[in-house]
Parts: sequence; structure tokens; C-alpha cells
Amino acid sequence: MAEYFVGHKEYFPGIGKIHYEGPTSDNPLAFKYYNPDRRVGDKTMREHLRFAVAYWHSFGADGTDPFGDATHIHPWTADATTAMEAHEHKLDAAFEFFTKLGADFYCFHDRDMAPEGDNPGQSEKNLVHMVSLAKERQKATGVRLLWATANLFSHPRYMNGAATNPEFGVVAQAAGQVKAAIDAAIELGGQGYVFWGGREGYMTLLNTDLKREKDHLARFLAMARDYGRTHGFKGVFYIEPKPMEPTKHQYDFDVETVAGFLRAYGLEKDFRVNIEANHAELAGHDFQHELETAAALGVFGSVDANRGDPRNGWDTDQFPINAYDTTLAMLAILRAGGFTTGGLNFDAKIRRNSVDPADLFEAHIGGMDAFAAGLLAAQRIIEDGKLGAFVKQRYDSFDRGDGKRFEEGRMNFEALAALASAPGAEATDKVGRTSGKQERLENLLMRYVLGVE
Ligand code: XLS
Ligand code: CA
Ligand code: CA
Repeated sequence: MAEYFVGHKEYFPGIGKIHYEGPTSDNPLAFKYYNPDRRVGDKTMREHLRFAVAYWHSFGADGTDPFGDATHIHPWTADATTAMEAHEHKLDAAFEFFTKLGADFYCFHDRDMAPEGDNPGQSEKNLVHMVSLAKERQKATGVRLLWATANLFSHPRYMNGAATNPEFGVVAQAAGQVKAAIDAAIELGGQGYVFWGGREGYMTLLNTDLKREKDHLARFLAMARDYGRTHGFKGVFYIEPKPMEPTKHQYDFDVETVAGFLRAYGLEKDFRVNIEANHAELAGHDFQHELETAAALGVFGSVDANRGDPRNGWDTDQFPINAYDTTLAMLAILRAGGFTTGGLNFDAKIRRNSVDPADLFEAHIGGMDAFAAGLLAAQRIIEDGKLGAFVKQRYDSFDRGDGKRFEEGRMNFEALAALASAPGAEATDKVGRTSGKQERLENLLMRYVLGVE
């Protein structure tokens, strides 16, 4: 991967290419576990993990919170005289960062990449210009686009929703933006296109026709899909579940809800889910639960890698560092067959008071190491086979005899009920008293995570 800043202004001076130095390294600007070319099973780490940097958090967000002004003073904004120039410089800073970090992918919203113009035509022109520059930089560096999306939640026109807005005029505005963003994804060879329905939900049912809004959402998604397919988009469309925030209730609540919605409207062939760890937590689920549910329902696609804070229930988008979580996530991902078009996108932001340029690097290094360590532990679990064998054995009564006939649908309900009192049936106070062995399995997991196995 070529370093981009050569021949351009350097926005992260003093920080060079990040290398793997191993677990004993004291260098905060080195990988301890992520060793891109190391083979793990049948692929290298970089092929398994497919890390992406989120353009919005890393190069757009400025530390503003509801209580205070910006704390992150971005040099790429400070040295520009127009909004377009600021976005051009931001692109240079971003590609410098991607290549120094060694991230193979990035993700963006239309409005991260280019500023909104005075009218839809101008906005689209701005985006087309920036996309042509991004294309050159992708070619020069080998960095690829994991997915693009449209920001249908920041502008005041979307305060009542985008595709689910009660005013048709807003739905049309949203379509204009999505069309241009799909065009951008096609132009940049994007492997995916994400719909996150930030304001596709409601604040109160008193003013909402829920059925009509869901129908509109499905209609909008089907039309966007058809547009993409007929214009050469070969990637995967993703829906990103989130239960709430900014709406009180978001229609794409969690993976199970999205899978049901896709089936109800016949969209399951083209759409999969982009699962965010922090959103799983807001929905009251473990990250692992959402990943395994997606795999079970055949909609697993991509991941927004971050973490929340279990004590405050906000979308804090912190960088992932919990090796237990990353181990269980990578186990679910490996069992689902690994990523194809998807990857691990760091939808995460450094804290308001993390104001050193190196903080952005250290945050990503930590997240990449956490997932690399999780990958290694998950591979140990799979290779050792104990956990898999335990689960298989737990269902062993369905692998033979009547259990097998039941599973294969070769038994009616009367026959099933009759087995309860058939000669040789276990006494009712004995049947079902097999230990689930949770504590033993948790102890085993600890050994894998700590690397003893
Ligand atoms: C916000 C979402 C958003 C999507 C992309 O909570 O995570 O950033 O990932 O629009
Ligand atoms: Ca996200
Ligand atoms: Ca989030």
C-alpha cells in the first residue's frame, strides 16, 4: 500500500507507517496483535478482518457535544478558504491516515465527502467532484471503499423522517440524495451500500401512521435497489439496525426485526444487515446475539465495530477493546463463513478531550488489536473443537431415532405426544435433568481468551 501524503501536505507529521511489533512492544504506535500477513486458518489476518475507517467520526466530528463547542481543531479545515477546499484537504488527510495505519477500506456518507450545495443539483455536483478525487486516491494507494451511504438525518428537512416522512416532497429529496450516493458507490467500486434509518421511526404514535410509513420505507428501498441494479451496482445493500436515538423508536429496531421486515416486503434477496455493537447493546442484546441471529436468518453482512457504555444507554461509539466481546464476535463471524463483501468498520470516535493527533491512531490501533486478538482466540476455539463438540453433543438426541424423525418433519404431533408415555420413556422426574455446564464453558472460554489453549 503506497503512502498517500508523498507530494502533498502532510497532516499527521511525525507519525509514520504503523507496524506490527508484537505483544511485548511498548510502542503506543505499533500493533501488538494485528499482523496483517499472518495466516489464521485459511486466510491472512487482513483478509479475515477487512478493517475500515469511518470518514465521519475520524475526519468530520470535532468533539462537539450537547454541552460544549468543538475541541478537535482539524488542520485540514483550518487551512482551507472554501467548504469545497476543506473537503479536498480532508480527503488528503484521510488517505494519509488510511495508508499510515494500514486500513484497507473506508466508509463515508455523502455529506462527509462533499458539502451540501444550495440546491440538489449543486450538492450532486459537489459529490461527483469529490468522488473523482477519491477515485484517484484509491487507485494510487490500493485503499478500497467498503460502503457508502447518504446522510438522511442531519438536515432539518428530515426532522420528521426521510423515506418515512409524512410529506411526499421530503421523500423525493431523500431519493435525490440516495441516487447520487449510489452513483458514488458505483463509481468508487463500493462493496456495499448502507441504509441506516436514523429518523425512519417516530417520536410519538399519536401523529404517526405506522403501517403507511413502513410501506413507504419498503417501497423506497425496493426502488433504490432497482436503480442500483440497473446502473451497475454489484455490491450488497445493507440495513443497519438500531432501536432508537435520534427517534424514540426506529423501524429497523434489531436484526430480527429487520429480517422480518425484509421477508414481509420481499427484499431479502438484495439486503443484508450491517450490525453495530453499540446498537445491539441499545436494543438490549449482546453483540454476539445480533451476529448469530443474522447468521441464523441468512442476512449476515457487515459490522460496525465499536462499543457502548453498559451504564449509560447512549450511542457513545467508543473504540472496541474488550477481548471477550471481540472473541465471541469473531467466533460468530467465522462460523457464519467470514466476511465476503463486508468488513469491520470502526464506527467509533475518540473522546472530546482526546486532542492529540496521535490519539486517532492509537484508538484505531487498539480496535484493530482487539479484533486481531479476538480472531486468534476464536480460531483457537474452533481448532480445539471442545466447545463445538459440547454443543453438538447437547443436541445428540435429535441425531438419531425419533428425535431425528421429529427434526426432519417425519412425525405427527400425536405420535410425538405418545412418546411421552411409551414403554421405555424416561420417568417424568428424570427427563431433562442434564447440566448445561455454563460455568465449565465460561472457564474454558477464559482460557481461550487469555491464550492458554
Ligand atoms: C448512527 C449510525 C450511523 C450509520 C451510518 O448511529 O451508526 O453512523 O452507521 O449512517
Ligand atoms: Ca453505525
Ligand atoms: Ca452508533
